[in-house]
Amino acid sequence: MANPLYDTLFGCHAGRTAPFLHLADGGTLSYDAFLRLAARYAHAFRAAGLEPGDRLAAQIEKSPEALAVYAACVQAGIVFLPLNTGYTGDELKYFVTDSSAKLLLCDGARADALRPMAEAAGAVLMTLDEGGSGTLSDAARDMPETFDTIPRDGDDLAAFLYTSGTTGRSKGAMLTQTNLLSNAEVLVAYWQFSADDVLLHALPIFHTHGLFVATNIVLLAGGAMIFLPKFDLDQVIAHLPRATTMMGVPTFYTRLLDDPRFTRDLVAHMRLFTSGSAPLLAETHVAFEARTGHRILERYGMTETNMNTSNPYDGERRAGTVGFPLPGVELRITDPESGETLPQGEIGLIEVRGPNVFKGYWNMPEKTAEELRGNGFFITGDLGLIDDRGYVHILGRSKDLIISGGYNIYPKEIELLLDDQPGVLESAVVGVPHPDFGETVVGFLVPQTGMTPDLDAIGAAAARSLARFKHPRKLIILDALPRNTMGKVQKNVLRDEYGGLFAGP
Ligand code: MLC
Ligand code: AMP
Repeated sequence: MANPLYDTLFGCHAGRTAPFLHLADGGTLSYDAFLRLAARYAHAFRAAGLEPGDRLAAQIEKSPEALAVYAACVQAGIVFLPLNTGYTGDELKYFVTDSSAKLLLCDGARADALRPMAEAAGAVLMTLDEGGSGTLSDAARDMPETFDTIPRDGDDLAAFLYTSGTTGRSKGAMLTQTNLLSNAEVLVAYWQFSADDVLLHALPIFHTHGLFVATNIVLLAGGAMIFLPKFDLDQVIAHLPRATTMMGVPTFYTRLLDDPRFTRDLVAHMRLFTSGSAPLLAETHVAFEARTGHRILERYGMTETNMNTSNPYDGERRAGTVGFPLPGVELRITDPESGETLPQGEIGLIEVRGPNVFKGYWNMPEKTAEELRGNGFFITGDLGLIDDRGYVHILGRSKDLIISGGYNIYPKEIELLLDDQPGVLESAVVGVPHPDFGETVVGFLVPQTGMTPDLDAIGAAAARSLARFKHPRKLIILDALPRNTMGKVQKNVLRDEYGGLFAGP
């Protein structure tokens, strides 16, 4: 096949007038119209000087046009690099420079602020607004509606997704065509997706979950999506009656359960709810079944690997577990010290191997070698066990990571910023339980002798540099950080002591 990912997900739908996207305003976009738009974008990117293999960084609001940018990149052999819309200019600068992106696509409202950075990085700047207008649309307006798909191998890169790191420096995970396609194929079969499915899509499309899991599956199955700009409770409840399936992070489900309009009748016709990206509390699983009669299907994945495990479609979906390794994915539990495989039932590091596992971190051979073994097993940094029935349980993380509403936050990045603030000697950042986001960020500061750090000014400094979801929801001054005899900060002590900060009434 000339371009396996394009041909299998997109090209096969050419000329199809069936709906691909149902929009919040009642409009519909057919597969054919979507592909014609993507082809025009592909021409515009080529005209802007992009060659196959070049990176295109996109910080754009969720819209049908934004999804067409992904399709255009795949068709033109360009590596798609989607970025969280919440990232600040400081954060974007790192991604654009580190990836040597040839083009930065952003919202028109941010263009003036970002242009100097893009120019300095040697990237062309184009704009795409939420409504679909901008310099990209202008450039694409008179372009042909078909594009000669650029041939690619399964091993060629399709996307770069940045994931934060324990050192505070984000890593660009390189995902190949085969990584994405193999996972979509497995999931369509495992979750029994078909052309009759209508997926309620309220996730962001700059992460694996909303972009690859949700979108690629629907494309491969030839179904349709109700494509909402974001998770808005009223809209989700209004659109659920037309959907057959929904994918979400746990926050989606706890928010729905908090709303009396979310009833058994509202979702009686649904065939599947899936959850992932963060732990689904067993109590949410149980409450969801009691309310709706549906058992949420929990699965486990990550940016570097796409999806690794899933509870079964037909068999028992066990609360508090992430199910079985997916077909083609090998999963083992290893001793964190020796790397030896542990016997069934013992807790250790979760490692995975399969066609879904990424190619490595962009320009970071040492980091890649630390996490991706020579034999192909990827060390996920999650701790877990396999129970006597083969279900995988995730029991913690060896990586210092906070997951807030499905977004990953590495404490180190925030600590580096806090340590730099006037009057601060040192800091520690931990995640504590939060009723809506699962976990949220708390920062602890130790003042320099005789100084009183200005917490408002520190909050403002965080706001300037970091995306909103990373901001500490609380800053607390301590005389000293708890340390063990080796001098290592005991974050577990802070988590235990301050774990009730956001507890409900
Ligand atoms: C938004 N805010 C968040 C936040 N999302 N803060 C912390 N954590 C988050 N996840 C900010 C907002 O900017 C706002 O700031 C305030 O918090 C409250 O906003 P909100 O209106 O309640 O937030 P909302 O826009 O509704 O977003 C919450 C959310 C969203 C949970 C719906 O974050 C979301 O869609 N999350 C999904 C993330 C995801 O797709 N992850 C997949 C990663 S892939 P202010 O200033 O108003 O207070 C992956 C692999 C895998 O992990 O296995 O899937
Ligand atoms: P990301 O790097 O954003 O792709 O996040 C991946 C991480 O999310 C994994 O390493 C896990 O720690 C976490 N994760 C994903 N799915 C689940 C799940 N179902 N239960 C618990 N943690 C999960």
